[in-house]
Amino acid sequence: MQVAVGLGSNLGDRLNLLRQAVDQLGQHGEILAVSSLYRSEPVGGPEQADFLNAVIVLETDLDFPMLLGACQHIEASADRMRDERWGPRTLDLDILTAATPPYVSETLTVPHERLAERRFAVEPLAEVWPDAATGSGTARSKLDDVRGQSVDRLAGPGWQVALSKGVWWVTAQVVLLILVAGVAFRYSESFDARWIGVPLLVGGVTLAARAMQVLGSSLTPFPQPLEGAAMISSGPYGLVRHPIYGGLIISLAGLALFMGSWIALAGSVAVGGFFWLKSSFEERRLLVAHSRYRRYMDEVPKRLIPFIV
Ligand code: A4P
Ligand code: MG
Repeated sequence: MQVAVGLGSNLGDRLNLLRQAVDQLGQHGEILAVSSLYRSEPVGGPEQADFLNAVIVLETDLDFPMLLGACQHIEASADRMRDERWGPRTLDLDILTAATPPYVSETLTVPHERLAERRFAVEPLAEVWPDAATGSGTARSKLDDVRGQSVDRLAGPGWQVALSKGVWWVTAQVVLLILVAGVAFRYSESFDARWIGVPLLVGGVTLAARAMQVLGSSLTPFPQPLEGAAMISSGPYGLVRHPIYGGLIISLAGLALFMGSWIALAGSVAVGGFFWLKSSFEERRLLVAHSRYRRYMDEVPKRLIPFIV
């Protein structure tokens, strides 16, 4: 039979727990589809961290009781504790729906009783199996009812394979920074804005340097946090979420003004656009790595330059 299994995690190394669960479910049949990876605010239960959620479609020879047993076995292998209903969990596997008539027993109800009310289940399900039954309609037809719930798509269906390191981002970054600095030195023009260029240059360098110091060994040039890196919201990270990039943009603009180069000033705007893009990729990784990153984004709304953007 064809079934959809919902995966959720809000404790521990969430991404890897979901990856392992996909692999383990694959041992019980053929995986027909894996949805994108979503971040969702917890529904029900105590105050707890955000979830990562996804849905897979599995073709399996197991019957429902055996499949529930397999799911619970996989949950146990992820050290799932059951102290509290709807409490934080390393891994939750729910049998969402199947291409069979509804099934009800003492321990299992398919379609899952709360499926249709939950965007974190309906949205990934609608992506991989739009016509799947939810108990009161199809996954696609239920989407509009749950739009109000906070769920974001973080990564496309390739998420269960390792994310790329993005070496080209770093190369582009270094080339761009050198280019704009080079232009500032080479093409000085007639205007003189030293008085504003110097404080900008000093301020930008200070911001970037201080941010690097606070980040310490967690610093990575890639748009992806290091394994186990702590989340930081102190010092310059309380002002903007990407103070190193912000500091570099400000200092390049300061340098351009100091040297009196319009063309380098335009270059620093281009650098701003580049870091805007790079940081938005990075934030998607950070949302995967840190269950509280979404809240941090709300607390610190400016991304690059203090008080401005
Ligand atoms: N059970 C009955 N039907 C099913 C089914 N279709 N699939 C029974 C799986 N299990 C089913 O589940 C309790 C019992 O439900 C099982 O023993 C099984 O016999 P559990 O996993 O031990 O405990 P639980 O998950 O805390 O309870 P429950 O009621 O299943 O909770 P839900 O509905 O699974 O909700 N918020 C976000 N954003 N993302 C989430 O993934 N998950 C939950 C859990 C709550 N809030 C969430 C998320
Ligand atoms: Mg459950």
